[in-house]
Amino acid sequence: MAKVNHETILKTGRYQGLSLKGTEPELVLRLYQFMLRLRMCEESIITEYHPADEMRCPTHFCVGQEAAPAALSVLIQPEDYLFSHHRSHGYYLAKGAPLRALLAELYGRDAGANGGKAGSQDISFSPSRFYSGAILAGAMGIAVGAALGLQVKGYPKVAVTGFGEAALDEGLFWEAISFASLHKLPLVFVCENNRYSTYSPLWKRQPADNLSERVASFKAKTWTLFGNDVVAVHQVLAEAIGEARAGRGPCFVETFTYRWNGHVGPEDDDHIGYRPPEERAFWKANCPILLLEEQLLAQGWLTPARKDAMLTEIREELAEAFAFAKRSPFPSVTDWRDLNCSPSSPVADRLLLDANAETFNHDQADAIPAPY
Ligand SMILES: Cc1ncc(C[n+]2csc(CCOP(=O)(O)OP(=O)(O)O)c2C)c(N)n1
Ligand SMILES: [Mg+2]
Repeated sequence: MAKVNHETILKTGRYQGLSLKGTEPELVLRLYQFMLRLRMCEESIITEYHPADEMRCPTHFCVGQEAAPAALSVLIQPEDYLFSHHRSHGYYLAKGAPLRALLAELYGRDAGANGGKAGSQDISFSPSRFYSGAILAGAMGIAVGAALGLQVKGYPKVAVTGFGEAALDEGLFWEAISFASLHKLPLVFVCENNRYSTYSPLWKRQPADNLSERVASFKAKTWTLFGNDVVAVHQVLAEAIGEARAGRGPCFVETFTYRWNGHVGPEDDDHIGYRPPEERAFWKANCPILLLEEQLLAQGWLTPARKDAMLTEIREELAEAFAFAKRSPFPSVTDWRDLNCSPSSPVADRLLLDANAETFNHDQADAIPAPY
């Protein structure tokens, strides 16, 4: 395949390139297990979403896009940072954050990762150094700061930021890559190019389909690849993370993939007609789990019995986590100040409390004591 992009990929028919040559069975089975767990987690949330309507937050599903999170799950270390966009569940699980807290968060419960107040697209889990955000490219700006912090402290750690290709419609992306490249920050940009921003294809938003070429002009290392070959995605991300960890500056990896669901929620939005049926069929036929599973079975590294055992284990884990989420109490806080005021940020608290005062000081330059 000469130039990899959505157009050329669609012309290739069924993907034949996934190869297990030179890979370790244990590692590849971990990738497979992760993708299976993520897929089943998303499918269970979809099943539980309607008609129960107990999860009340907007939720963006990543069915079909399991490969990049799977690869990250085996490459990223506990002290690395991971920042995600709104389609967050794969990245959340990739960083080792707990399933129970994810589901409890979606149900708005106190035991949720953020006490039930962030929901799916803004979920974070600090103990795992995982953060997401609904503002396009917003979390990426914070990832730049985290990478700068790691560099200043001299740690051989990396920050990774995962996002959709529409982040490159935003100015913040170009500021982030420029700053990260100039300062050789240990930052890996993972762009899951699924061709669409909500209902708009890339060709209606950008003059050319050459995102990686443009990024390369900022002197960042770039890779573009078919994103449903999890073995290839793992190989490329291992290289990119290795480069960033060794202090050789930021890397940009563009994986071409596809979301099976509508943009948001479990509802199908294909009646709008923004995605050709042949395109959807192509990507379903090239499911990342299926492509790997075929090779694993052919190689004898996976047997139907082992697959059944994995399915049972994941089903049990999901059933337990859903039961936990549903029986957990709702948060009891009713005063907004208890949510926003923290002893660790006294200046912010004072500003918030000032806002209630009759004589609010609008000249906050005076109100804030000089920090140094
Ligand atoms: C700054 C900003 N502008 C617009 C939006 C509305 N919005 C939410 S998701 C989305 C599309 C995102 O597409 P992409 O980044 O490619 O990720 P995908 O949904 O395809 O995974 C848009 C435009 C937003 N959240 N933030
Ligand atoms: Mg997209």
